[in-house]
Amino acid sequence: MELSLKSKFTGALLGSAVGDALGAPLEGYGMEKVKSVYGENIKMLSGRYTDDTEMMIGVAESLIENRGFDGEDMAAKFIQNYHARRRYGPGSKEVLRRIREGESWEVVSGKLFDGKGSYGNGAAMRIAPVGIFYYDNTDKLREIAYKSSQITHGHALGKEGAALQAFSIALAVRGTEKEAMLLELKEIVKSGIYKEKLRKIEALLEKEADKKAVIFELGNGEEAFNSVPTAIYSFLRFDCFKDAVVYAVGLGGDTDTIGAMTGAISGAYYGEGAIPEEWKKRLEEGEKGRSYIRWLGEELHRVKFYIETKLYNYVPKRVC
Ligand code: AR6
Ligand code: MG
Repeated sequence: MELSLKSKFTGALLGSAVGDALGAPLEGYGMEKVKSVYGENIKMLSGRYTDDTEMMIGVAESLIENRGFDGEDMAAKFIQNYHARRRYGPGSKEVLRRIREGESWEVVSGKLFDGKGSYGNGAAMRIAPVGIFYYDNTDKLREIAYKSSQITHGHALGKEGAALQAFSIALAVRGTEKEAMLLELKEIVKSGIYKEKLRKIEALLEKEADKKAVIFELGNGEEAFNSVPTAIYSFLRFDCFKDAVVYAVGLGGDTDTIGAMTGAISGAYYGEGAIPEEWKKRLEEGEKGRSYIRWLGEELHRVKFYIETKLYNYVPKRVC
């Protein structure tokens, strides 16, 4: 049975949040420590999500409200939603403070890290709404992935990592076969380090590598180039949502973010129905909890096809 696009949209957002919440209590653990605490059976504990999901919510809200990208508004959404307890990266935290104090959202991120900008994975971890909303237009997808990243991540590798994650989600929504996906990603991605990592993914998949080799070759850190390829690999290696996300989190390191990115691609590929019920039920509820996240996915779907059919441009004539 063909999956509905709506279930892929909601699956990408809920999948990202579930992966984040699953990995959150383990952030910074090494692979061995994850194993010694959980064995092979990683359970969702509190269901609380982190900055990954809080920022993803802001991206979705802004795309929905503006029927597309508006950088100033997206930055404002990040600031409105911000809660320090969600454990933001130091770069993103500083950028949001400076924008709140009046600096321009377009330039401030480029001033961090000695004027080089951040190449952390913070732009990639929140990109799922962009990946689904522009899934059918590669050029537009790249443009909006870069622009939405620029708010916090000025470094080209931070933006390219977000674009690579967005392309993976888009191909998953399209239902591209897994082998073809890797080939397409190699064509689309621009920077050398990501092309190299995609080649490594292919080699690792061929030999069913052990976790140590995967961490050594692809990484499990906070840098976009040491985590986005790891999420793509985790998705490609398994045949279901649960196995992919458990594997990603089990690698240790930046567990919440690698879990979130693997969950986003897997949710977009398999649809919402493939996310274990137990995990969805445990995911926090409340004002911006699981029901709201699902609704954001439904709204993105509605807005997307509303625009596509040009109904949005229809302005009724006044009769008076
Ligand atoms: N030079 C050196 N180190 C860098 C550079 C650079 N140009 N850019 C990034 N780093 P940040 P994020 C390192 O702070 O990407 C949260 O827990 C540096 O060590 O921009 O928003 C999220 O859940 C920096 O602190 O944060 C993510 O898991 C780190 O990369 C994670 O943090 C992260 O960059 C990243 O979030
Ligand atoms: Mg993280």
